[in-house]
Amino acid sequence: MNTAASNHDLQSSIASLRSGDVRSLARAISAVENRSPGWSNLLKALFPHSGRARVIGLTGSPGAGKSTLVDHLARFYRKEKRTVGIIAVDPTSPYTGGAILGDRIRMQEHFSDPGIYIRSMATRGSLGGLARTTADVTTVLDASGRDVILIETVGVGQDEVDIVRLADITVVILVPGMGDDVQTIKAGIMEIADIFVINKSDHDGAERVEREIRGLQSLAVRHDGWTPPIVNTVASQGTGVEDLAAAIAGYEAYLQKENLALKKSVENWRERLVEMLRDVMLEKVRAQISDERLEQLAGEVAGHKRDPYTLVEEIAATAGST
Ligand SMILES: Nc1nc2c(ncn2[C@@H]2O[C@H](COP(=O)(O)OP(=O)(O)OP(=O)(O)O)[C@@H](O)[C@H]2O)c(=O)[nH]1
Ligand SMILES: [Mg+2]
Repeated sequence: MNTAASNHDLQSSIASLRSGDVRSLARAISAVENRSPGWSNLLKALFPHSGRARVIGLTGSPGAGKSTLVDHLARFYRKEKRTVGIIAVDPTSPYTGGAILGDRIRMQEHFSDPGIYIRSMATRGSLGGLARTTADVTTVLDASGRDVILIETVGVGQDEVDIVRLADITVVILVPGMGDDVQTIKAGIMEIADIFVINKSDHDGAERVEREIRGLQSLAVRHDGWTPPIVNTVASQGTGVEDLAAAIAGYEAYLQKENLALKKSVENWRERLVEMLRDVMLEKVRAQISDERLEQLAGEVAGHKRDPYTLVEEIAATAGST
């Protein structure tokens, strides 16, 4: 390919993406998500334009009301004339590459507003991993000039913990009436919550959930000194959404005041850099060993003709040198 021409293409697609053109945005996100040719050049060029958006992660168990809350928050920010990008990470959806049906229908009315851009990802097992792809898609949205990026993810596994780690602010959504709900929440999720939402507060047991959270909070002080507030919502009626937005703004202000935003970002990048390095190194090593060769080596180790420790050392020592 002609490098000068492709560079020109890249510059013009970045210019239209940054002017707010939704189709260029969609195309760029697809390129990054699918790791299409040129994806890394695209990200390299976009990165300097990113870093302005407020990234808010919302996580909680299936059916907790995440999409309903995201929907209301998006409306709230639109009223403030802020543009919104939504990433719905849906690890269980059978509709690959698309939103689950309920989300689709509910969010359809936003499609007429170019100030809200919604993207669903069902990319588990895809190249680069869900967390990394979500991070890259966030960078694209950020560089496109979206003021607020809302990431919805089901809080179950490590991937989801990694995803919320890329957020500036993480909202953990709990619901009453799930027995020992709080106790069963993964410690990791507990640690990452900057704000707790008790949604479905119209159901019995909201006070109990609140007491349990307070109980857990009393056991450990966060290293940044922040005590995550608890917000009660009834998302299906839009109740408490303004309180949630206020809590988010409150934490933003705290981050600014304590000069924590940069610190948090450094922490996130430390993790992400290691992950990116791991991916690149692994790719390099794998490129050196064909599947047949790997099969053969596995056979030799299984047959105890070779020890795996020496083998791995030998492979690692030559990786990337050719
Ligand atoms: N009673 C009540 N129902 C709610 C409330 N919030 C949401 N719901 C309902 O709960 C159901 C699930 O809401 P969603 O917003 O799709 O939940 P979600 O967490 O996005 O679900 P998944 O993405 O499938 O994990 C919907 O039928 C909502 O209408 C609430 O505060 N009270
Ligand atoms: Mg949802």
